[in-house]
Amino acid sequence: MTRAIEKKIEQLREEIEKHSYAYHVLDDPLIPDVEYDALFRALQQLEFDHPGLVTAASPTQRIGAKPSDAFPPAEHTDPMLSLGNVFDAAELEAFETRIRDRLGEDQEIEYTAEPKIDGLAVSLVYENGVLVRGATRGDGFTGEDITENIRTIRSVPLRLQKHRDMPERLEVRGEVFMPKKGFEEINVHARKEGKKAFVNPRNAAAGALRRLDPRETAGYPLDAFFYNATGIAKQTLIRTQFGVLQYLKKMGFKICAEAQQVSGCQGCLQYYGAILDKRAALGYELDGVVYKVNDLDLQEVLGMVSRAPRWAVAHKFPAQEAATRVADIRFQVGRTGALTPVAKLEPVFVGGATVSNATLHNMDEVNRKDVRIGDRVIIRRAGDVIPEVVKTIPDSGTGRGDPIQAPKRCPECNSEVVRIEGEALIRCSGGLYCPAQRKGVIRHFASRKAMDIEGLGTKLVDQLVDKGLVSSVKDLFHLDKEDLVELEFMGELSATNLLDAIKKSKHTTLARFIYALGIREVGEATAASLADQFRDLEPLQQADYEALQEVPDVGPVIAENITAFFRQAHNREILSELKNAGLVWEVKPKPDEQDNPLAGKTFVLTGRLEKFSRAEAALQLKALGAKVTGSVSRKTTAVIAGEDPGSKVDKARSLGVKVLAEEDLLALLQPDP
Ligand code: I6G
Repeated sequence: MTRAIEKKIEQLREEIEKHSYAYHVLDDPLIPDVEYDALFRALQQLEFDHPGLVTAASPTQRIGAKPSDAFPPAEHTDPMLSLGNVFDAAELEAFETRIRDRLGEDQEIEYTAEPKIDGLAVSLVYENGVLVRGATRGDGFTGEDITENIRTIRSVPLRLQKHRDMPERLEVRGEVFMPKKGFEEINVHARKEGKKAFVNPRNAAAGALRRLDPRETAGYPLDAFFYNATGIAKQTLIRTQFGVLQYLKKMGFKICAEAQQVSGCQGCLQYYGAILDKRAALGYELDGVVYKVNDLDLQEVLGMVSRAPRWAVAHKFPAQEAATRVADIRFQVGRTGALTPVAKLEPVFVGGATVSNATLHNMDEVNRKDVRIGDRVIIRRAGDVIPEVVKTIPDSGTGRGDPIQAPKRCPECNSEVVRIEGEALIRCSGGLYCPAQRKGVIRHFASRKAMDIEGLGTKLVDQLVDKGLVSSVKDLFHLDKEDLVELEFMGELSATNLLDAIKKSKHTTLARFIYALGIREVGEATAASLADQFRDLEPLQQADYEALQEVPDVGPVIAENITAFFRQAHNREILSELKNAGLVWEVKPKPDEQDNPLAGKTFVLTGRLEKFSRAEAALQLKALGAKVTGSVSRKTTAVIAGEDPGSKVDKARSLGVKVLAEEDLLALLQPDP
C-alpha cells in the first residue's frame, strides 16, 4: 500500500516538475493552469495524508520554512570571483592582447558573450540532484546561507533533471534578478499605498532575497539565470563555456537566451552593440555584457589574477546613474490634473544623454527622500523611462533649501489643489479651465496612437493654447493658414503640412477616436475593445455602468470613468462639434454570430509567435468573431502565449484563465471542416 502511494507521489512530483520547468524556465506551458493546479492539489493531499513521505525537494515545499533570526555563513569551496571591466574598444583590445601574449596565440580567440544581468550573484549546491544550499557571494570566500529564500524562486529547480552527466555534487553560479515588469508593478503598488518604492530592480532583488521570512521573499517576482557549473569540465566531455550553458539548460536551469559564441574583438563589439540596441526591449536590467574565453582548457591555462579570472571580462554599458545638483523643484500639471514634482537639474550626461529634469513622482516620495533645492542628488535614467531622482547625497553641503511643501494652488491656473483620499497624488481642481490640462488633453488627442496628427508636438500645442487659438480639441479643425504662420518656427510649408495632417486625421477609426478622448484609464487596448463591442460612438455614450462591464478589460473603475466622461455637458458638446467638423469613422455592423465560430470569445496574445506577428494573429482571430484585448481579466477566454510571454501568463494563471500555445492558436484559426 505505502509503496503504491510512494510511487504515486513520485509520479506526481515528476509530472509537476516537468510542467513547472516548461512554465517557469522554458516559458512554454504544456497544460492549462487548471490542470496544473489539480496535479498540485492532488500531491498536497497525498502528502497531507502521509506526512512521513514529504521531502524538502517536493514542489509543495518551496515556501515551507519559518522565518529565521539571521542568515548563517556559507563558505564557498571555490571562491566566487569578481570580474575585471573594460569600457571601450581599446580596453577590450588590450584585454585580448594580454590573453594572446599569455597563450602565445596569434589566431582569433573564440568567446561566449552573455549579458551581464544587474542582479545578485548566487551559488547553488546540489547533492545527488537535490538543492541543498543557496548562498550569496559575500566577500567571495564566505557568503550568507539563503537556501530557504532561493527555494521560493520558481525557475530554480529543487531537483535536477535526470541526466547521465549529473555529478554527485554540482555547484552552479548565476544571477538572481527582478524582471523590469515585476519591479515596475511592485513600485506602482508601493507608491499607491504610500510605501517606499525600490530604487532599481537590483536593490529590489537584493531586498527581496534578504528577507528573513521566506514567505515574504516568495511574494516578490524573482527570477534567475545561471552561467557556470564549477569544475564540470573535469567530470564531463564539456569543453566550452557555451557547452556549459547548454549543460545547465539540460539540467533544468534557466539560461539567458541572448548568450552567443563570437570571434575576436570584432565579434565582441558587434555583440555589445546589438545588446545595447536591444537593451530597452529586454525584460531585465543589465549593466553590460561579459566575454569569456570559450575553450575551458584555455581558461584553465589563463587562470586568475587577484581574484578575477584572466579569461573573462565585463564590458560595461554607459552609466545610468549620475550625481548632480537640484537647481529648482517645480510642479508639472498633467492632462488629468495630477501635479508631479519635477527636479530641475544642473545638466548631467547619463546613460548616453544629457538630463536636466528628473521626476520625483509624488509628494510622498519628496518627503521620504527629503529632496530640497540645492541638494546633490543621484539621478537615474533607464532606457526610455523618464529620469528619476534616486536619492539625496547626505551632507549635500550648505545652501540646502527648506523642505518642499505641496502647493495649495495650481501653479498653472491658481485653482485649488486637492488630495484624493487613498491616492498619493495631488490634483489641480481646475479641469479644462487649467491651460496645462488643456494642453495635455490636446497633446494626447493629436498623439500617434490617437488621432495621429503629424507635426502637432508639445511646443506647437503650447503656442496654440497660449495664443488663444485653440482651447479645446475641436478648435484644431477650424485653424487656418493665417493663424498658423503667425506662430514661431512656422513657415508657409509647415503650416500647409499641418493643416493637411489635421484634415487627414478626420478619417479615423472608432478605436483611435475613443482612445484620443483621453478618458481616464482607457488605454489603446480598452478603446479597441469598446469600439469592437459598441461599433459606434452613440451606443457607447448611451451604455450604462453594467453594459460597459460586459466589455473585456472594463471593470467598475473604468466603467465609472467612462460614464462620468459622457455625463459632462462640455464633453458631449465637444463630441458633437467634432462630428460637425467632419470627423468620421467606419461603422461596422455587428458580425453574424453563425459565421463567427469564435464569437463571444476573448483572447489575449503575448510573447513572440513563430508563424505570424501578434497583429496578424489578432486580425485572424477577429475575422472569426473573437475579441482580442491587451490585458488579462476573468472575462478572458484564454491567453495565447508565444516565446518570452512575460507577466500576462502569470496573471492568467492567478485568475485561472487558460493558457494556450501557438499550436492551439493554429487549431482555432483552422477549425475542423
Ligand atoms: O558577476 C558576473 C556576472 C555574469 C560574473 C559572470 C557573469 O557571466 C555571465 N561570470 C563570471 C565568471 C564571474 N562573474 C566571476
